[in-house]
Amino acid sequence: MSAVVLIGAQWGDEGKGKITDFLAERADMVVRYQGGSNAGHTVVVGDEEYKLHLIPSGILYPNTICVIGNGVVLDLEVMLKEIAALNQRGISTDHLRISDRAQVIMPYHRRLDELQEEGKGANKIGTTKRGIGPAYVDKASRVGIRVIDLFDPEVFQRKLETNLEEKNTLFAKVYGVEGFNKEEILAQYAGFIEKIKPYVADTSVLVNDAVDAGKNVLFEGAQGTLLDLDHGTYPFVTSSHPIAGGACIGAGIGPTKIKKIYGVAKAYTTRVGEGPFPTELFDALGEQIRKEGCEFGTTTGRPRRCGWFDAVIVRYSTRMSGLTGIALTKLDVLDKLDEIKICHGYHYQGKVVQDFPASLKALAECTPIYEVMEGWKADTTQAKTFEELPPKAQKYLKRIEELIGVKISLAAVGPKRSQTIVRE
Ligand code: 2SA
Ligand code: GDP
Ligand code: MG
Repeated sequence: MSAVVLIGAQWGDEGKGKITDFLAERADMVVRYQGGSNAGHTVVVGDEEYKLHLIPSGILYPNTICVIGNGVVLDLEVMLKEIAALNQRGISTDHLRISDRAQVIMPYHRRLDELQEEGKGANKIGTTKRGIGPAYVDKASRVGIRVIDLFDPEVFQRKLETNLEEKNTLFAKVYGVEGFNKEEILAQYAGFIEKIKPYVADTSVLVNDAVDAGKNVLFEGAQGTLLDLDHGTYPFVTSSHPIAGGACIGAGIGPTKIKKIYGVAKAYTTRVGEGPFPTELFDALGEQIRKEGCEFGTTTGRPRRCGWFDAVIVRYSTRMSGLTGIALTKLDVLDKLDEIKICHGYHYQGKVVQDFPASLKALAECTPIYEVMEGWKADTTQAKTFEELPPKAQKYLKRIEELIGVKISLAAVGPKRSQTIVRE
């Protein structure tokens, strides 16, 4: 395996948690490189379901070092709750490491996220309100608080003071709400700091040492390509870089060290939050897919918008991340359908468009060009090999491969580890 990056090739929730967990069996290290507690990665082991937000999806393997890289925005309260919940279920977190350079989400970031969303009214982004955007704003503004700062009381207090001066003015003057008290935050964080101490490390050193020693290192993307700050459907995006390039910045590793890049895509498409979505289904079929696929937000419980597979999007992801293989998930969700559509291009102002447009106005006006395939109308959930899949399901996968130009190396036919077909 060596150094492998795994990214979401659509709008997130493609099943990255499940695929990471599957690959983590052979991984010595799993690294999260962007995002924060907005992520919701579901891993099912036997009858147990784990919903992970911040902790890498390799945590269930006791010998796999799990790293939260510098590119992550870290909500200490959420992370400590997640650690406690895992420990309570008998899962050790001794193999967790947190970057000393990661930015910390503070209570005022969460509050600002809520207020900014409310203030936008109909123009809201549909964020998870976990403080992600405001924390990355502070990072870019160079006023953020990093994990390392927490361990120097003088630096932490000074940075907190400067931030509270600015933020409390904003809360009072712009939003007319109460601000935050420095002493209360310091008291609360004193407890957090003590608890996270054993996990903190210079994780770039750990990651590079592991790669250089020939260990298997898996970089786990959160969200998806179309939520990338630069390459997604801006402004309806998250504030980090889920694409493969983000792994280098967010983990502190050079691009020459990455050997393979997998894109995880669903056999259809979903999106949570606002923004255009060309193949969205507004009818009973969309509802049926949502129900069969249990398409509700892992972090917020929001219903996910559902639509047909869009090859324009996954081709775009292939280009953005230089994908070397696809993991196609949730094939089983389509088992009962009479016919299945694949979008391979858009009609826009009388022309055929093959490349994902930059303008959201244009995207909203794009109508998908579909080809229709016969449904296989059979249970795929027990298939262990590609050959055991119904011939019409095999045809569906092969057609997707043709349209994207990348091999489907893994196919998932259910949420469990065992429901994964390897094609390499
Ligand atoms: P944010 O909170 O600032 O990152 O929101 C900005 C946009 O990014 C989307 N986003 C997501 N989309 C899919 N899944 C995500 N994680 C959770 C899940 C979401 C949930 O696994 O289901 O539980 O609702 C995720 N996180 C952020 C978000 O919808 C905005 O469009
Ligand atoms: P992530 O954010 O990309 O990790 O995806 P989520 O965990 O938010 O959402 C994917 C959901 O689909 C989870 O509930 C998984 O357990 C589930 N899942 C993953 N792969 C499959 C599959 O092949 N079939 C079915 N039916 N469910 C799957
Ligand atoms: Mg998710």
